[in-house]
Amino acid sequence: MTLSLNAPQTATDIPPHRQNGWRGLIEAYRPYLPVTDSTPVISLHEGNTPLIPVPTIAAEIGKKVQVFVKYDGLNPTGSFKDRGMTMAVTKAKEAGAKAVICASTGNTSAAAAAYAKRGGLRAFVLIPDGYVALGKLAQALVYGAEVLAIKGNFDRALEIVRELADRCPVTLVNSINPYRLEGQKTAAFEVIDDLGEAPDWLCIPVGNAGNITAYWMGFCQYHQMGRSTRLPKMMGFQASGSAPFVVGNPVLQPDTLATAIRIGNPANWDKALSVRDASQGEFNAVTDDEIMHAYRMLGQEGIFCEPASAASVAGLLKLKDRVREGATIVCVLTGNGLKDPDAAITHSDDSLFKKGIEPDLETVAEIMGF
Ligand code: AN7
Repeated sequence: MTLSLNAPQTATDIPPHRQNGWRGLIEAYRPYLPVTDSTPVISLHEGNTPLIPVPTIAAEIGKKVQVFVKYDGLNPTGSFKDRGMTMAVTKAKEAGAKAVICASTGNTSAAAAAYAKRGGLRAFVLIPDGYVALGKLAQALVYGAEVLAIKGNFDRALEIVRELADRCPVTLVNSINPYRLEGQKTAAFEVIDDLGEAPDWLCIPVGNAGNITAYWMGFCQYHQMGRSTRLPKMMGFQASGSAPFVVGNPVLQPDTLATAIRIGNPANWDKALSVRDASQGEFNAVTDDEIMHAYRMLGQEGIFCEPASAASVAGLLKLKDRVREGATIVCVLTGNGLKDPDAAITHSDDSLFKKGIEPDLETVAEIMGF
């Protein structure tokens, strides 16, 4: 039998949206997305990310529970932003745009750059100088974005791009752009497609609150269509130095080593509060130490995420006493660990890394303990 990409498959047990191979989330979930047959789809075959059980984290809860991570760091540019960006750039292209712009703590800039350039558009990205992880900056540059590092934080960068998009012929692709949320809601579809039901809790890191809003849209849409019988509680987690939804007002000088969520004035403030109330969910804060503890635990499961992503697992561990027996919990891992090699190395276990070793067999064997 010869196999070829996009070869037609006839097996009836393949769900319709996964027949003919995976060609990105717009093709997979076309009936639920704002596209027509003539929409020029810009895709890197994003989505279809794995939902992986994490038994050592489940064991920490101390009850019979199932915990999964939705590993969205396996998207083409290494974060969940690809889900939103395939839709936002597709719609920008359809509308005839020639350029996109965003403010970013890093991941949005990488995704905007990749999808814009693939669609033949210019990409302008404003980033807070000195607070974007190295991998993300490298990506934006390689994809060919025009990068403007400002002497200010993300919140200031967002104010500037909002005004620029009003005045200049550039399409804003931050999560204020409604197509971003349309694309990102497909992650909730995938969770239900994989579990056959909605989880009890969806634990998720929160910055601008675009993703928590998008997941909720996806859960509600699938629920209305009868694909699940219930809705999850949406449990949002912020870094304690950067937790506007926990303190109840914007934070002027947000700080955390999880630079992806170093956001003090979230763009989707009202939507986030509606999601919390409608889902009977909560916002809670986790410290940088708690984040890095969860980050290392995930590493021990073979899963490398970036620090901001580990906030979802840190949050679950913090609230473990409130998890009910028999619960199913999904923690969203929004970005890949390779994005932030500095954080990984700075926070690694020194005893595992021995340097300056003489290059002879005896010495190496002795250090290994043999
Ligand atoms: C890894 O890239 O805001 O609550 O400019 O990169 O939807 O903002 C990134 C956010 C969580 C928070 N995890 O999501 C940006 C940016 C990671 C992230 C979030 C971000 P939202």
